[in-house]
Amino acid sequence: MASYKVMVKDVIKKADILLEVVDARFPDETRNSEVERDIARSKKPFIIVLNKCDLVSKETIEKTKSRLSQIAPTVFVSSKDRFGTTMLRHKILEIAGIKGRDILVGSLGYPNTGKSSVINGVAGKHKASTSPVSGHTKGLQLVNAGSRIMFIDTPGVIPFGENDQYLQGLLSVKSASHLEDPIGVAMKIIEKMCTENKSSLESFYQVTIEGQDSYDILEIIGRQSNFLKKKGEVDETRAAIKIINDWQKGVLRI
Ligand SMILES: Nc1nc2c(ncn2[C@@H]2O[C@H](COP(=O)(O)OP(=O)(O)OP(=O)(O)O)[C@@H](O)[C@H]2O)c(=O)[nH]1
Ligand SMILES: [Mg+2]
Repeated sequence: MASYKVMVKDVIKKADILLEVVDARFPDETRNSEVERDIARSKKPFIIVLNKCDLVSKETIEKTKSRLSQIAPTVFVSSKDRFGTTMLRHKILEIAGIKGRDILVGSLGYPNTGKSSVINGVAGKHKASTSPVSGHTKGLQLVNAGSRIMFIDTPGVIPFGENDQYLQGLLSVKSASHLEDPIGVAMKIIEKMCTENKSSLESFYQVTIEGQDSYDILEIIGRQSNFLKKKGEVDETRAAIKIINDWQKGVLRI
């Protein structure tokens, strides 16, 4: 994975300012300490962009924002709804503090966090190619976003650790059918929803949750959805795949 480190260092060297695009649903899991350390060493300005904020509640946004803005300037964006992109453009111009020439903005982050979509949001046009399938952007791409802002779009090459298959499920890097342990991933989604927005999970699957653990909740959802095996037992795998699909489609919101 040395090539990814070389690419990250190269982008940091070329850029005047760096964006770390993270998924607003998992800000901590999708920040990368090594990348942040390299940026800090370069002493270049840095903005944390929390993308996909259409998938989180206002309360979660406020909490995360006050926590992360102590580390770096933080901007919430929904590239899908074009929310926050004008704010991001202003922040880039303000923080870069460069006059009289184009500003080169490096965009880094895990696969599928929406790096290319954020660039399109700021550019106001579909200039960078995007896809629900991760690993879409190949090589470094220069994208002119107008008004003196030039982006370097990068492939989401930050590697996942061997044990990060849960994160790969949560970030839609792997589809439900490609996950080794869909039940484990569905349980993580249930845990996250129960901590952050239990009522959204309850109303989406029309169930009542009263302190059960995530495995029991999976069973309750499976039974309510009528996912049963021959003897009337719940088909947990089928229930897990449904939950992962709903999560990955963005219909289950935190
Ligand atoms: N709900 C929601 N989905 C988004 C948002 N931004 C991007 N997406 C979706 O996330 C998926 C990945 O978007 P990309 O912009 O291609 O992500 P990327 O980080 O450039 O991905 P790679 O180049 O493969 O690393 C696509 O299906 C997008 O439609 C957002 O703000 N909200
Ligand atoms: Mg991309």
